[in-house]
Amino acid sequence: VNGTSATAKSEKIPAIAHPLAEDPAEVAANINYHAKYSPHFSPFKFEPEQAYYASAESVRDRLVQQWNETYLQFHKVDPKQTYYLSMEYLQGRALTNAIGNLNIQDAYADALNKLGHDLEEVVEQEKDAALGNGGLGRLASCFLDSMATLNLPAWGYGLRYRYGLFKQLITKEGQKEIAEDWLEKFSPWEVVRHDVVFPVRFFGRVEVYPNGSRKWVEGEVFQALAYDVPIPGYKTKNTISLRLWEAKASSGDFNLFQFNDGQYESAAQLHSQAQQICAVLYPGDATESGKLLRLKQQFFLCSASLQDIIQRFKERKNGKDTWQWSEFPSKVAVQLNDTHPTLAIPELMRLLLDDEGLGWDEAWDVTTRTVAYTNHTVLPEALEKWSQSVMWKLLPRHMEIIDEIDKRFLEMIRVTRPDLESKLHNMRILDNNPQKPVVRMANLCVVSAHTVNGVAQLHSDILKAELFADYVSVWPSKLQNKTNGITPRRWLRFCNPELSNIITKWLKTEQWVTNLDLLVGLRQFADNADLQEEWASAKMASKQRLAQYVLRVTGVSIDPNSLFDIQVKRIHEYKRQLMNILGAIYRYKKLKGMSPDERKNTTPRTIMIGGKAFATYTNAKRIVKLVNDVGDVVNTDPEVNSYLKVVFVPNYNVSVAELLIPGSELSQHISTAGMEASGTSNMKFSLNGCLIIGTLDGANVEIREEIGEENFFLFGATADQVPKLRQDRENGLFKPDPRFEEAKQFIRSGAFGSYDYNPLLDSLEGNSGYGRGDYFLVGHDFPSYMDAQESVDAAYKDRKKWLKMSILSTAGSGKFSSDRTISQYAKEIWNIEECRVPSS
Ligand code: F55
Repeated sequence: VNGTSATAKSEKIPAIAHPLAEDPAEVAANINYHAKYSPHFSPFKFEPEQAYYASAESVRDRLVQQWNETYLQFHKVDPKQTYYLSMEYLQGRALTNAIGNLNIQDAYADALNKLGHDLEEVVEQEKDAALGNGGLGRLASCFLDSMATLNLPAWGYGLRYRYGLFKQLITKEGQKEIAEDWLEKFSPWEVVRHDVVFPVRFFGRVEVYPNGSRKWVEGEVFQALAYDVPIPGYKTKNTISLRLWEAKASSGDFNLFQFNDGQYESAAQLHSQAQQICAVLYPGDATESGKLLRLKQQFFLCSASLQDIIQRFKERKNGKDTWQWSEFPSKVAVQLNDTHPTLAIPELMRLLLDDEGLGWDEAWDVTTRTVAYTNHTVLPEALEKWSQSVMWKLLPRHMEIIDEIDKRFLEMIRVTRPDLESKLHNMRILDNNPQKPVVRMANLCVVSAHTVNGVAQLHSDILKAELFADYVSVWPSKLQNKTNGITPRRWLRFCNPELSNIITKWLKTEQWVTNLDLLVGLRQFADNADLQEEWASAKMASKQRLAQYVLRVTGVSIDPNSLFDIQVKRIHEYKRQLMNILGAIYRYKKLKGMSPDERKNTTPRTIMIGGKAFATYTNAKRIVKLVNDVGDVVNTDPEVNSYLKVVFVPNYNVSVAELLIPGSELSQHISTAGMEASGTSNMKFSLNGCLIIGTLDGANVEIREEIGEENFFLFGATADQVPKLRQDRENGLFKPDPRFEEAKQFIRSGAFGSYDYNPLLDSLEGNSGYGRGDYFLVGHDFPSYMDAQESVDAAYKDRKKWLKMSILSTAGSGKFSSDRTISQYAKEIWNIEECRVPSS
């Protein structure tokens, strides 16, 4: 598509008229109504906080109406539906997104003005819903936005954690974790469904009947209660649900006798046990700690969701007397977001076998045609393995079923593929190593799902060639790629209105918001001086906003005329924030050695790093501390601090990302090649005209392909070189670059304080006690990283060239819309079609 034809076509398409009230006076009246009649606060107070709750409730009224229409439509048409099962959703704030998707932001801004408030200030009252750890959780939220916008019949299922991801405080000691009670007051976005309740059992035993049928009995039974969060699509009436389960004790479980006897705690014992189930989000971003509670959470999600799905299937008989189980897979697609909801597989089998009375073959056929699995990591420590003995205790019937799936898989391979005998111990589901017998959840998924996908082309290729290689010859077409994407609504249209308006002006259409490929139309203007100046001023406005924020939360004043260089993501050794800070240290040292005149010729930089470290991940926490220590020295050094600032941005979350990304000019995606499955913030930065310095890892590869290699600062080893480089390193064949040695030595010298960084630095040495010196190849990639950084400095000096590259980054980012990703899932995995609510 070239820009001109896209423009001509779109001019004929009228803007979608919204049927609901958009008159600011009416909106204001509605907000007032909620302030008055849903009084969560004293009626005499109408500060920004009250204005937020009243506005949110007035928006929710509209969403509820659209919601009802959507479900009526789905019920009437009875299409095949997708159910997205995820232990995590990183929703962020909802108000800006809801009024943006409903296209009523102007009316709300005006209405709030009439009431003496400012929309921007009001939306900031909302706490982020952070029911996720990082990329995987945010991906689930972007997917929901796209499913609603594409009018797909789909649901998200998750857990209603009381405490989401912790809040990060930075102290003199480094990172401190604070529990984040996002429901402290209440969430205006959830609707409790008192009529949607399902029992979920733990422990107990399997009863066998004379006819051979089996039933899971006794143990503890809790109730799963549904809370629905509306997910509005963009400029469509379709509004779908994120259904979050909360655990409750059954009402009969309150022991009134004990209570009256003064034994208050034991009287309510089951109630407090129920509360524990959804109390906290599992804080794992890579490691699996084998907590029984985590397994309970996973099963709770799977069991409640599948009972709900089956009930809905049974309700929709479409005029017939009864349902046909063989038709289940043509009405239901279940997508597992990583292995965390794997128990959906044996739970569906159990429900079909024991409750519905199907035979094994029929139940297996239904299950395997229903379930698909997405893999998000190849890191061995992040692949879930559950102790068999724990599983036998908690889920005895499911273990029987898993055992049977494993047996039948072995049998099938032995009969059809005797050549694979030697691979079977790796391929089978049960790892019966007597030291520690475990269930390998990824293997259970691959054996049971009809489709398995990776999240970027390189990642999917690695899955096929390595992690799941043995299965490829058994099921050659089971493995697919679905390159991740991000929603252009939240990640450009709403978070960067300045740039969005410029794009709309030059493309002469706003259709890019739902057809992101139209951004290629900007390419023809990349050299245009007028566009470049508008582009630069939008970027400057975002940089100024960001600078104010940084000053407010860190006390550090940063110069909007310096190059804003950002790395924000979970802190992990494979993501190599350590390489970034070593680079900053080398830059600092070099600046120190320069004369004032020489310094004037350098490119001033502000390096911002943000992200949370897993609470027990020692090296990650040391990296956070190091960044802060370096910042303290550099930022207060009057000789150099107008040429370099180093800022740790605390408590990185979705809302902070919405501020940082528009104000970024360079972002770092510098993982060891082959280790980052995809990355999704790389797509957000690129979409916002931010250039990338990065390795050939995950989706970087595809971003570079799309925007052009001349617009990407590439460095580092490739994934296929990594194993040999590690081998060489072990064999003492690595010769470190002097810049690398100098940077490390500077830290060891105490230049950044007295904290003992030796254990962290030792992880970069071949002789480190970990037996895998510099596993992440920081030393190997450092020289090419520093060279790439020099090309960045040079490119930034050429303002026109930089602006052109920035425009081309945005222009080439169309592929990374989650609308594209979700359309591919819908067509190539789920086999579902749109089901649009007619506009009245
Ligand atoms: C959460 C819990 C456990 Cl037990 C393990 C991992 C995680 C987690 O947060 N993973 C995660 O975020 N993975 C990321 O998924 C993104 C979306 O596909 C990828 O872009 C990213 O590369 C990957 O690391």
